[in-house]
Amino acid sequence: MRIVSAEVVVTSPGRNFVTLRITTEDGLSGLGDATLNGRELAVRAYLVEHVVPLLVGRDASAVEDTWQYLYRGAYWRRGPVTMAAIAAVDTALWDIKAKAAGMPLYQLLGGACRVGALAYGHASGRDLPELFDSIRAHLERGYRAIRVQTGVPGLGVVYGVAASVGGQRYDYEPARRTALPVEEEWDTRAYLRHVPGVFEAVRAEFGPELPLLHDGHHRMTPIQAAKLGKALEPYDLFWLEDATPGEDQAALRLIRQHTTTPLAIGEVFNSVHDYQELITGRLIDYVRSAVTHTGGVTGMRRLLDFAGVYGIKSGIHGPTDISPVGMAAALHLDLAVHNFGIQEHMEHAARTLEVFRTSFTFDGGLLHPSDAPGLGVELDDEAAGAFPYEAAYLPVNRLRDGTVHDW
Ligand code: KDG
Ligand code: MG
Repeated sequence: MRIVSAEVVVTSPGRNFVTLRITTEDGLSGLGDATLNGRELAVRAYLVEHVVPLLVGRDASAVEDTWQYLYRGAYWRRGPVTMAAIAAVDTALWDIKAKAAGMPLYQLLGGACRVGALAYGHASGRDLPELFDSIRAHLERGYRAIRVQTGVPGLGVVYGVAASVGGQRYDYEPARRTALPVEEEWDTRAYLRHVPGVFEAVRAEFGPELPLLHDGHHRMTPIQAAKLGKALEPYDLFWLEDATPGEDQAALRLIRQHTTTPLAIGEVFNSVHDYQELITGRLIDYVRSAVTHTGGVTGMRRLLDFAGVYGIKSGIHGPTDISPVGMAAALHLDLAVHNFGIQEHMEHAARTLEVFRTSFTFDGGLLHPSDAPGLGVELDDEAAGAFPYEAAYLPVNRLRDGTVHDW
């Protein structure tokens, strides 16, 4: 099964996506997601200039060997651009292998451990009435677990709060199509004063059963995060995500010593090594990496198996900047690994789904990748061509005195 071509498609049906398509001599083709929000063209260049020339002529069935060839063979290791490029190749090769076998990918990964993947949806509101409407709308759509993000009094735009809520489809996309990144203002003390009251109100309105999640989005110091984790204990969160910037792995030990609120981290990580201290020290409860940014199905499986040894579960990253191809790859892993925790789910825009023809389903709060051979996603080139790339940046955060802060 020799590879005869590999092409990179950049398209922007509502937001930018980078997709790799690999085709074999017997006419099979596979897709991989290489989208890196706000830095899309860097991954495109890495693939086009340095990876595609290495692929043509290689054996498409040698998935692990190709992974090692691109990882070890480049000498320069890790980093989001490299690992997104490797992820795209790896995912496309798994797609081809599963198509060749005539099986959905999860069967090649060992078969299903569950009937579907519990998904959490993103509810948000600038204030409590908007938030409650958004939670109700998600419950009506079938979600059985809800992420809760709100505005903070005195602050303008806050991470995770949709521009329009209240029965409307949630369509929060932080990257804006502006020449320079939009700047947002941040005040951690105001946030810390506000958030426990939000969860108290949500529990009072929606009861004790509903799993609730919250994303701190890397903005607290370890001691601030410890304080928030403690303050949220009465509201029984499913997890507190990205309490601190994750590259300081030891910081999680301090948080852990102070609170029993479960901790999730890792959406900006790109390798199992980024988690070494976190996992072996049992400092977290969920790993948040994306298949798209962690070396694909092979990289993610390695990470989840390592985490599973320490009783740590999955919470694979799944916002709209993970393309339907990356999302499908996540769903096959969700079904196949024993230590599944939960799957993030933000519905893609209708335009995105015109370009990416998906087969995965959402029913009764559970996602299923479908039984189509391979990943179960196809790319419509004509539709993709109608949406050319548009430069977009994630926002930059500043404190009230102008200091740049983690966004
Ligand atoms: O591109 C940035 C987004 O992927 C990120 O802000 C989303 O934090 C996020 C989440 O938990 O989905
Ligand atoms: Mg997050």
